[in-house]
Amino acid sequence: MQLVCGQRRLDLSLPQIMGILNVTPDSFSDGGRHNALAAAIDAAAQMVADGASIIDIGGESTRPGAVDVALEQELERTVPVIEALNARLDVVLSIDTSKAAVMIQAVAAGAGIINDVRALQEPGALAAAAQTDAAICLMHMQGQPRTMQANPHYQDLFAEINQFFSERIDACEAVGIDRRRLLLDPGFGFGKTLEHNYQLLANLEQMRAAGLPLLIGLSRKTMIGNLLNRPVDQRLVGSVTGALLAAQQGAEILRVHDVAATADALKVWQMTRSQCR
Ligand code: 7PM
Repeated sequence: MQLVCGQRRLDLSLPQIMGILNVTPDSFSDGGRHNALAAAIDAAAQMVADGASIIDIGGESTRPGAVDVALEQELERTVPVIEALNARLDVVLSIDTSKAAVMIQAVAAGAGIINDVRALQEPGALAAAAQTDAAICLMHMQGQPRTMQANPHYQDLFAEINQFFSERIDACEAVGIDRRRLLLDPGFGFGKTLEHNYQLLANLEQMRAAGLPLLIGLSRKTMIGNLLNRPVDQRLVGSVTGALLAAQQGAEILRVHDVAATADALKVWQMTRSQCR
């Protein structure tokens, strides 16, 4: 159960923690650009020390209502960080992007995973991913970031998500991407109501039709905040609980902000599980 991520390998027989590193200007904005790079490196190193085996680097805000980030800006934000982390840390680096040019340059700089919330549907993205040796996360989203939360609707939530996965897997294989490089993600909060999100979280095995590893991202999301009536800085317990529930259902990769807390929860779960009789 190894996932090939460029030059590095990931063992998926145990759940792996993907730490979120936002490199949008609002994330490390105090001080100048050099400062921002140093702060990003420190944050990533801390997440690795805390138990992350993957760092997901995002330079484009994919939040609902977000405006598109220009290509040059996204490259400037992400590529230097990937180069710096690749030189300093023994960890798999993931690039959170939908843009073909960012995929190519990020992988050249050392990224081993392409994490695309648009599942390689942007112009050139399929071909770009195909010419790399990175693993690829195909995430489901209904609609577009700006409007997807307006009125999410499904006839059959699981059938539609699995149909989407099947089409994107076929598209990947058609351009020569081996399916063993692929990860699937139901896309919590991306065109889903609170009920949709919890139906998905309760039934992750329903997303196993393709037999591919699952990546789950619910850290600090509205599905936690609205259920608990908590602002974003008070969603730790809800987020860790959700991550643990996903791990218990076999989710291979957990995309989280709070690496240390998630690692603690996983350790308690794994120790308990190892004593099952
Ligand atoms: C504001 C709201 C900022 C939401 C950022 C977000 C996922 C992802 C994101 C996910 C994968 C967040 C999202 N979410 N990639 N990128 N899966 N694969 O909460 O769920 O981080 S952006």
